[in-house]
Order: sequence, then C-alpha cells, then structure tokens
Amino acid sequence: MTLAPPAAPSWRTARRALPLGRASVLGILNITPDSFSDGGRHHAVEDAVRAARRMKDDGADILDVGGESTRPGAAPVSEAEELRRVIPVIERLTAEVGLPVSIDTRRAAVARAALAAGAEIVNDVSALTKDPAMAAVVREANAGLILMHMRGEPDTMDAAAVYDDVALEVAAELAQRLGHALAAGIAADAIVLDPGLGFAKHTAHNLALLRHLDRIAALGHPVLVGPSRKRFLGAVSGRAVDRRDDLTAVACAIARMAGAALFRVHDVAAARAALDVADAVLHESGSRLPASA
Ligand code: HH2
Repeated sequence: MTLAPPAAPSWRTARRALPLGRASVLGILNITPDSFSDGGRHHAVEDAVRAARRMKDDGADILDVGGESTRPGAAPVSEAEELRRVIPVIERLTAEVGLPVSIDTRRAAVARAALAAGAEIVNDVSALTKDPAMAAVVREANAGLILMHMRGEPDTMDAAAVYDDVALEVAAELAQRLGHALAAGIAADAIVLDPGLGFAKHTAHNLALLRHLDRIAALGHPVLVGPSRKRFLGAVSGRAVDRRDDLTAVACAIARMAGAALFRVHDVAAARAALDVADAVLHESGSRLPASA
C-alpha cells in the first residue's frame, strides 16, 4: 500500500488550479426525481442552493451537479430535460456559493451549456465514449475532466463485471481512455482518473480496487473515488442505503491512504472528518490537537 500523498500538486480546471495537497471533497447534488439515494429532495433550485451552502459549510471543495441518474433501470432523461434540471442550478451556484462546480453528464451539449453557465469540470462516467463531441467541448473550454471506468452501459454493466485482476484491468482500460483524451488535445494536468466503484463491479471487485488503488494512482494522475452509499457498502455491513454515510467516510479514508486525492460523497461532513484524520496521518501533523489529547 502506498502511504504517500498523491503526486500531483494541483488540478487545472477552466477557471483555476485546484490545490490537491489535502483531500478534496466533491459534494453530490443530484437534480433528479429518481436518484436512488437523494430521492429527488433537491428537485427545486432553491433546495439545491441550500444543500450546496450546507455542503460548503461542511467542508466541500467542489459541487458535482448531475441531472441524469446512472442507476441501473433509471428512467431515461431527454437532453432538454437534463438541461432544464441542471443549468438554472449551476447559474445560481456559481454566482452565489463560491465553490467550483463540476457537471456530471455524458452529453456534450449539456457539458457545453454547463461550462457556459459557470461550471469548470466535466465528470463523464462514460469516459468520453458516449458522445463523440464531448472531447472537443472539454478541450475548447479548458475544463477539468474526470474519466471514470465502466464497462457497457448502466443497464448492462453487471454482466460485464468479469475480471481476472480487477485493479490491473481497470488501470489498463483507464490508461486507454486517458490516451484517447490526450490524443484529442485535452491537457494532461486537467485529467483526473476514477476506477468507477459500483460500475461493472461486484462487491469483491470494489474491495480489491480500494485495496490496490495504487495501481490506478501509478498512471500519474490524481485519483477520484465515489464510494458514497453504494451497494458494496451494504453488502459488507448489511446496512440499507440510508445508513451508509459513516461507512462511506471509512471507505474514503481507506482510499486516501491508498493514494486517492478526490472523494465524491453525499454526506460531506462525515467524509471531511474522516479525511482530515487520514491527512493528519499522511502528513503526520496533528497540529489541531492539544498535546495531551
Ligand atoms: N457514481 C455515481 C454517479 N456519478 N461519477 C464519478 N466520477 N464517480 C462515481 O463513482 C459516480 C459518478 C453514482 O452515484 P449517485 O450520484 O449517488 O447516483 P446516481 O446514479 O443517481 O447519479
């Protein structure tokens, strides 16, 4: 296991260089009525802005806004509907909340409109495979880009969860997606890699990826993980989806020790606290603590 902070000092987005010296937390803002874990509670713009302010207070570094659920069996969302959900929220967030915004979408037109509305990162769970126009949108805006590993589509991905050595195979497939992004002219320092926990992975695969995350980090880019409330946490604990935030925080701390730099979560406060402990261990600095504690 690698016990060192990630190599890359920062992540370049369309608007700034985000420092990665300590763990970065992305708060999830799903603007979907059918999101399995938010239950559509952030449907209204006002609710989303309120939730974002709370995430900022809780220690979020980035807000990840999505209007299309990638849950298997989720109802398809038209491009017009996805735009209608996310653009007004992104406009308000960038004007009022003061945190960098990432757009979680597989559609180039949604990414383009989101970047024009103030977003600075594209989180594409298809890793530029779904929409051939996506790479050019990211390149032209100089946006940050998250390339996530998945096989197949959300509805078919479970059948594709067959691996001999999951960490090696995910690293090799991500390296291929990375090569595609670089060949399309996207700058290397704009790219973050994500093993795609829960996407075409059974429980044992997710656990093996967390254990061997150093194989993904060895590709030389900051690594993001999204364990939040996912099924594998239910499988190891027997807990329902609404009782997994503390488990998510533990998974984040484990991933931090294994080299991850960014963490996509629903409960920002719990993850932030766990990651502060992990960072204190990584940097061996308990400076917030009195000597006797
Ligand atoms: N997981 C989900 C969605 N987007 N993006 C990245 N980069 N990594 C992930 O692991 C990831 C992601 C799925 O989780 P959630 O947002 O809770 O659910 P939904 O599928 O409803 O969007």
